Amino acid sequence: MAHPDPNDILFERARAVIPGGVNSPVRAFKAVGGTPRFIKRAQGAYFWDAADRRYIDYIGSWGPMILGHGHPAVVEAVQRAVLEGFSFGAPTEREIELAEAILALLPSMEMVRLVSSGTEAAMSALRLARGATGRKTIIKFEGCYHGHADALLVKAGSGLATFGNPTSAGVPPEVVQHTLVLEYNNLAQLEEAFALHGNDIACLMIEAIAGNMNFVRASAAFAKRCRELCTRHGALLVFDEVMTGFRVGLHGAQGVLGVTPDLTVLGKVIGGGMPLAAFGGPRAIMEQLAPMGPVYQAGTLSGNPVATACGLATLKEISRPGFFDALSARTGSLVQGLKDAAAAEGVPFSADSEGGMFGFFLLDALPQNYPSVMKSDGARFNALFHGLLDRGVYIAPALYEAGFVSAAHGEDDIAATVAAAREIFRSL
Ligand code: HOZ
Repeated sequence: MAHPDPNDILFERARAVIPGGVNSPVRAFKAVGGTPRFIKRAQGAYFWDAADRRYIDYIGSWGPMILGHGHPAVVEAVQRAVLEGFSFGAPTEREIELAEAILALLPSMEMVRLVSSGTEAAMSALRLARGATGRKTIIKFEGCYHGHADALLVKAGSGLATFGNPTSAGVPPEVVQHTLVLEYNNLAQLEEAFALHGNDIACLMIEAIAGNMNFVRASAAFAKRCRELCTRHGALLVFDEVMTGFRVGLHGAQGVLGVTPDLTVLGKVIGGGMPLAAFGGPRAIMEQLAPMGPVYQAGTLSGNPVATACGLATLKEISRPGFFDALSARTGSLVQGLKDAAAAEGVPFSADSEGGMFGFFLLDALPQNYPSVMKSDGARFNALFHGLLDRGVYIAPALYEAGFVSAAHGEDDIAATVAAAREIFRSL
């Protein structure tokens, strides 16, 4: 009799005590089917599951692991910090160092507040925008995800400038009645929303390179117009750079697009794999926060000394000259390899990347918004996902997620991934 897979055993145990067996839904493999892999350890570009199977890791903890797993300088910094103490609930010099390092790389920010998760950072930025402007209405875009704070959990609303309906039970419609949901990259809708509601809009929040509907860029014209309209109407432009910050380039999506937001939301890479996130912007706005101003925001573990050590060490490594050139080239070679493999096997395929972030679609052309992303073939994606998993390549277990390459991924990993994908393309 075959031995049961240790991942199956763990999944059964997990489901008995944790809803769905996971602590974040996208880990559950619900979209693709099958048993989630329970990870035992990781090193460099790889992790190993409960059955000791090795995978080339293209999720990198959903973005943070830009150096790969267990980078020696980061491990050393964390070990040193742990010996000094886990958490004090009082300020530390390391928080200032991390704040200074972030501000040096993102000139749109004059001050920053450290928090523990991207959701917390986005939620706090939203409150700050409302507090600073004295307005209620916010604009978000279909397919952009800004964490799971109530006011931002609004999905579709296709059709012009519709006020959204909540996409989660437990979010009263009243809570999202001021959230205006527009189509990504749709200039006409954007113009009309500001024409109709301009005086009420506190902020426009956007992933300027969206990573939660796979990988979709805002066009340069669209990003620029978001900036112009916010400025003209006294609304704040908020870039959610939780995924893109220090990931698509050293200066984030704002650096890539050359657009300066008022507020920036950060997470993932700035914590290097530890729970750390941030939001920041001009001094006059940030000083609206407690204890200086009337907008309340707080956190017991905010600016945690171990997390800040991890984040600082990570930022130091990625700031080295040539880091992003090498990472972009490696990610580019993955994307090109996959495109070539799909073309050779006659599979409709499009892909894009920036820095160490990439996305691909089983579609002829890159989608520009959520409805076109939705045209992707889910069944074929699932076949590709499981085919890759069986061959030791781990991509996100959902069609709507971006992928991540780290500095630890070598040309041999890319070649193995492309070869595996080509075999699967042949059978699609
Ligand atoms: N941004 C990721 C999801 N699109 C976060 C991962 C998670 O939700 O667990």
